[in-house]
Amino acid sequence: MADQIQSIISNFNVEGEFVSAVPYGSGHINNTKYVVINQNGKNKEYILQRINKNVFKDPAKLMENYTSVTEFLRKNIIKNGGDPDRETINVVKTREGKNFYLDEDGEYWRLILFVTDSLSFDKVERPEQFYDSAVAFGNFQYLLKSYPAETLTETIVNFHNTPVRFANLMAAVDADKCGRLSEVTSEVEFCKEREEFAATLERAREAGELPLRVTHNDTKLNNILFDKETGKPICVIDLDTIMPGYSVNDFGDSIRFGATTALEDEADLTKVNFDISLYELYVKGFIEGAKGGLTQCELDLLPIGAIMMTFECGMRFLTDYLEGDTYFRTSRPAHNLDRARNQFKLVSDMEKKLPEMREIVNKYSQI
Ligand code: ADP
Ligand code: GN1
Ligand code: MG
Repeated sequence: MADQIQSIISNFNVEGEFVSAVPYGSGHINNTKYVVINQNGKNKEYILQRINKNVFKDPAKLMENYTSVTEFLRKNIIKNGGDPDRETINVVKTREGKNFYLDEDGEYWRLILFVTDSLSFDKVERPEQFYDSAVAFGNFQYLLKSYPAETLTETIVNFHNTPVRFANLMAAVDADKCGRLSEVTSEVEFCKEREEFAATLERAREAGELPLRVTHNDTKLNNILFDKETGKPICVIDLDTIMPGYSVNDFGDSIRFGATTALEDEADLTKVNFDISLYELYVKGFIEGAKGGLTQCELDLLPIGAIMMTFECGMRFLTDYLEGDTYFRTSRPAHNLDRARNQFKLVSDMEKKLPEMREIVNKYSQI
């Protein structure tokens, strides 16, 4: 592997001697490596990623979004007196001046600066950390408020269109390509009962009530880097899915992943519960971070966004299970099924607590 990585790196505009490359992080999509290069006696860290072509159909266009958004953020960070090498992703160009390298096998690679002394978390370790992540994601959206949305390519069409995700699940059910349907009939029933709910946000959008914004679309906790020393968020990462979307989905995806008592793939459902106190902290932080930028309709729909993202993600895991685990990275046979069941357990919990979830939003909207 090291030889292959070394040869890929040699196409990027970096000087120095290759030291090492190891798999890194727990993302489900890209192939991520932590790379060290010795430059004049000093080790410099990078992240090398092979962009997942199965997921992202046009990596070159994706990299245009990615570079342009990060350059926009960089300017804003400098204007606000921040550290642009740590507070946003920095893309290293190839020797030909491109923002990705295309190898002989048709694979797309990008090299970015490793954010020094940083860590990401798959689970909330301290409640305050979740609050801080909410401020960071809310603020991220705020920073992109003036970004020209029409210049962005939709890197995954209908990414958070929940009715389309429902239709995809039904197609997978009909095809039952791997003969797994009989194992998941109650989960499929669970989804069918919520078919109408799935269209809630699309209906609000069509009625002109819910605005389209530039959103991150993959706001799980491990897509924020925290400072090893201070424990504070430094940088929002995983910018592959930045495109027009709903703020309530950015809110909701964070709740789905973080306001729970277990990891996303915990198979023992007795351990999986919606944590309303973490939800409350996130509501507070997200509203603060958005600095008054959310409309009344968006505020009203925040709890629905949380249920929607959890439901949608569960359907996506279930669809992938039925289709033979071709989308999300898995490390055990029923991994996607465990993930789907986990998400549906959270959906049921949130549905029961919806009145409380709404009260909490009201409490922080009035301040
Ligand atoms: P995926 O789409 O597969 O989730 P990510 O871009 O989120 O890929 O990267 C996977 C993991 O790699 C992240 O969760 C984080 O831990 C780590 N990571 C990614 N980019 C950086 C970076 N620039 N500096 C430090 N760590 C990073
Ligand atoms: C994927 O790339 P990563 O691991 O941060 C997925 C998200 C899902 C998430 C579930 C491009 O996120 O949409 O919510 O897994 N990203 C893509 O953990 O599909
Ligand atoms: Mg990620």
